[in-house]
Amino acid sequence: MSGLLRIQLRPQASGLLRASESGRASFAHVAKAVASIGELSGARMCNIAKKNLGPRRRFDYFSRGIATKKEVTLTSEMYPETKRNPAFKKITTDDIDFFKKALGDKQVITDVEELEKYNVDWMAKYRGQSRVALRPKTVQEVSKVVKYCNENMIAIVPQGGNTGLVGGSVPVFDEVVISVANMNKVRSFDETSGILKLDAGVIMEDADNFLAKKGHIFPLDLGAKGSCFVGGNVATNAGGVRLLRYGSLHGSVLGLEAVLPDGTIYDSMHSLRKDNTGYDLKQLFIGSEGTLGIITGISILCPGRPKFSNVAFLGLDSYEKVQQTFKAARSELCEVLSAFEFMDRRSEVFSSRLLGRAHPLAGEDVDVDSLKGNYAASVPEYPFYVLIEVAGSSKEHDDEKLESFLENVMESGEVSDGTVSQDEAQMAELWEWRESISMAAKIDGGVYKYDVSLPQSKIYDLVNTVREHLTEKDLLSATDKSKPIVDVIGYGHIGDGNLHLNVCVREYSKVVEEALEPYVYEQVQKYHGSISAEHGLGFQKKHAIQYTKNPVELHLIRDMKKHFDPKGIMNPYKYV
Ligand code: FAD
Ligand code: 2HG
Ligand code: ZN
Repeated sequence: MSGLLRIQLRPQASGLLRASESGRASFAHVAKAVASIGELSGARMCNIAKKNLGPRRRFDYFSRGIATKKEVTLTSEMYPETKRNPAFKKITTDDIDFFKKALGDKQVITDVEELEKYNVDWMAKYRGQSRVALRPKTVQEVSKVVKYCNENMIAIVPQGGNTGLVGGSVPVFDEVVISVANMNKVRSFDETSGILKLDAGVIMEDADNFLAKKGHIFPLDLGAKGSCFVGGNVATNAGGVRLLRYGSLHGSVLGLEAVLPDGTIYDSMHSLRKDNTGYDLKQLFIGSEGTLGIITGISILCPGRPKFSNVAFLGLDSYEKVQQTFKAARSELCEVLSAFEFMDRRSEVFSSRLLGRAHPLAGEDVDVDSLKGNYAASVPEYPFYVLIEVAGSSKEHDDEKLESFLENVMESGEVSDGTVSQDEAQMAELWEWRESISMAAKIDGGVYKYDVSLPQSKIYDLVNTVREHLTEKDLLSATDKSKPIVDVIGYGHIGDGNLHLNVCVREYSKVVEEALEPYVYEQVQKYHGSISAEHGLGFQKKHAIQYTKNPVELHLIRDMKKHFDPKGIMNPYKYV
């Protein structure tokens, strides 16, 4: 990665910056050296972030040739213990005629090929058998078809961008898919309050681009931003990489519009930050994963957009140092800290295989040609990496803070190596080394994803424990293709206490699944963690909710579901 500013502590082979004879130096020394190199190459040390938050590439799982939808086993075959509820009606031509009359022919998808994208999830792990997908354009149209389904006992799966990671967004059997893709307009934006009202089918990145022009930012950001919908974000209560800064959607969503399972339109599109009149009903829909109704509109508070941002990518020697660096970042970077992400080396190896280029911290002595495509060899031996983003309104102030922070963490030995972006393109590239992990983890055939909340000090213990457990069972080998598991990797939003544990496999199999479950959930329960920090329960974790929720909580959840959806038509076979 040419042109990146390199900050390095350890004396290394030629071409890299050396801090001092002893291998320790203040960041100021390094900065001076970097600045002189920067001048030579036409860059300036502080001229890091010219523009704000760079664009991300869209990841399309299937277009990368990693999987084909056809290969995906039917969920009903993979999980034969889940039976179709015979009370649900099978779709007839009369039903199709009704839908066509209500929505117009083109918005009723029955073509088998076309239906594939509604039936198969992003991970290529779950596959339903829906015979019809509906694409209403207005809340009234949604209401009309939902009312009909309720009266006729037809099961429904609400669908957004279909980027969910727990099998919640696709049918299990022949449920009707109702996609909000055609409801994709911004309704209004108040430049004074920052309140945005929009349809549920707006792609998150489009919402953010709209806000960028107004000097505001969408208070949520994640790797799937180019494909996921804001309705899906609310339905999953997505967390993402800036929750640390902007908090959860439970705080920023001010109002909602949704169609309830009987077709009633629930209109609560408020612009109020404060409203203490009775129960805060909208909160029930945030994280409801399509089980209570179809979200059609959102009112959300969007903060002012930082004018400058910058990214540092660091190599560290231990998980303890990751925690210490986070503590230091929180106290020193304080109000400009906008993301703090961690990943283990194994995660970076997977990314290097997907991205097909040398790692940003690869020594300059690494001859890319000699790698012969083996980019994993370019990932330095640091067991952990951290990506830190700062964003604020005064470039000098923010750069100064970042420099002083880097100086301190290098001086104290918490950080061993690092690089800082110099422009928007580099910032986006550094982010890719974090955000591509999710997809890269499946490069060998499949991945079992666990998304857990744990006390911060225990986070990496889980990765080690699970790796040991699978090794003991003789299921894991990076090289022996007769073993089902390739590797166990850990990364995530350390600032939120959220680990993404990915078990990368050669193919999905019951042997691996049984080795993992309930083992992983039991480990999480031991530390009073949550078995889902952000992706939800969906189909994957529908049997495991009791590892986090107690019987009283479970009882209330089930009561609530019965109240909203007595016939159980809304996203059945999922977590409730
Ligand atoms: P879908 O996948 O279509 O649906 C998800 C669930 O919500 C389903 O149960 C569905 O029935 C329901 N649903 C969708 N739309 C509606 C609606 N309008 N009304 C009612 N129910 C609805 N998640 C995070 O929290 N943080 C991350 O950092 C993160 N990163 C990701 C990175 C990648 C590369 C990918 C592929 C996914 C990531 N996710 C992350 C997971 C995912 O939850 C988010 O991508 C997103 O919130 C899902 O939105 P969607 O529109 O794709 O919803
Ligand atoms: C992320 O933070 C997402 O990258 C996806 O939440 C995590 O794929 C995963 O396990
Ligand atoms: Zn995440």
